[in-house]
Amino acid sequence: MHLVTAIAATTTVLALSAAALVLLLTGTSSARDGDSTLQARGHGGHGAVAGTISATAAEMAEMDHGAAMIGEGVAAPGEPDATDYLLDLPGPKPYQPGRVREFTLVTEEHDLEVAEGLTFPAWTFTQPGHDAAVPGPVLRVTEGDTVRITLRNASSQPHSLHTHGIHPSSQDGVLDMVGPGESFTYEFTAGPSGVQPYHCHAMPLKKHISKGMYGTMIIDPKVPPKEVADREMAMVMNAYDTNYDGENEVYTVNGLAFHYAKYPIKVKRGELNRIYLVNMTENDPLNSFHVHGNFFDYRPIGFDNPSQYTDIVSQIQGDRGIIDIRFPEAGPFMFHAHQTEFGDLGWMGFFEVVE
Ligand SMILES: [Cu+2]
Repeated sequence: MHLVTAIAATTTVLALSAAALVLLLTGTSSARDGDSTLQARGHGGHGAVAGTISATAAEMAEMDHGAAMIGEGVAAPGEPDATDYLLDLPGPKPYQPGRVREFTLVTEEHDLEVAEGLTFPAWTFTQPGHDAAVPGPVLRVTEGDTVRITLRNASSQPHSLHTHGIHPSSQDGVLDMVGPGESFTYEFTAGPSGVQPYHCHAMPLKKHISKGMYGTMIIDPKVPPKEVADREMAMVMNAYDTNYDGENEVYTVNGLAFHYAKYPIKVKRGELNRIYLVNMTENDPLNSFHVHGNFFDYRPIGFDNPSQYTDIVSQIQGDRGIIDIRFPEAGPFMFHAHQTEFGDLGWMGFFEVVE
C-alpha cells in the first residue's frame, strides 16, 4: 500500500550573480498520494547531495558555481507552447451594459509533469476542449459584466469555486460544495477591476490549493486604463509538495519548473508588457517576483495610479497585482523569486528582449 518510490535525480548547478544554485530534476516518481520519496544525487562533478530535492543551504553551498543556464540545455518540462494560454492573453472587451459572460470549469485529476521527469498527481480546473494544466485558465471579463461560471465536478471528491471580488454570500463557494458528478453555476457582477485569483475552497483548503486548484481572473475596468498594453500575460507563482511532508519540493511560475529558463519569454524592446501576477503558493507565507536590469510599475488593485516603482514585489498567499514593464535594452533578463531557495527549486526564468 505504502509504496515508496525513490527517484534518481540529476542535479545541475546554475549560479545567479552571487551564489544561488539550481537543482534540476530528472527521473520518475510515484503518483500515489503521500507515498513518494524523492532523492537527489550529486552528478557531473557538482558535489554530492543526499536526501530530498530540497537540499539544505549548507549542502548547496558545497556545490561548484557556474553561469546561469538558458535555452534548450535546461532540464524543464513542457512543450515550448505549454503555457501560451497564459502568455498571449486575448485583449479586453469594451464595457457593454447588460452583457453576460459564461464559462465552464471542470474539476479533474491528472498526473502532470511539473519538473523534468517528475510527475505530480494534480487536481485541475480545466476548460472543456483544453489541456489540463496548473494553473487553470485565465477568466477575463469586464467590470459590470454578469459572470456565470459553471463548475462541473468530474473528479472523485467535492470541490467548489471561490472567486475573490465582490459578490453575494451564496456565490462564494464556501458553504456549499459541488459533489462528484454534480454541477453548479456561480453568478455575480464583475468587480472591482483588477486581477484576482480564483480557487477551490473545499476543506482542507491547504490540500485543495496545493493540489493545483487555482487560476487567474482579470476584471477589466469600464473605463479603459490610461495606458494600453502591447502584450499581456498572467503569471501564477505556485509550488508542489511532492512528498506530502508539508514543505514544497518544487517552485514554479505558471506551473512548470525552469520552463522559462529553457524557453525564455520573448518580448519586444520598448513595448509595454502587462503581467497579471498572482501568488497561490501553499506552505510558504510569501512569494516574490524580481526582475533583473529593470524596474516596473506595480498596482495591487486597479489599472491606474501605481503604488510602487520597483524591481521586486512580494505577495502573501492569495495576493495579486499588476506589473507594467518596458525593457529599454535588448537581451536576456532573468526573473525569479528572490527567496533564493524558490529560485533554486524551479521558480526562475528569462525574458528575451528582442528588437
Ligand atoms: Cu477542491
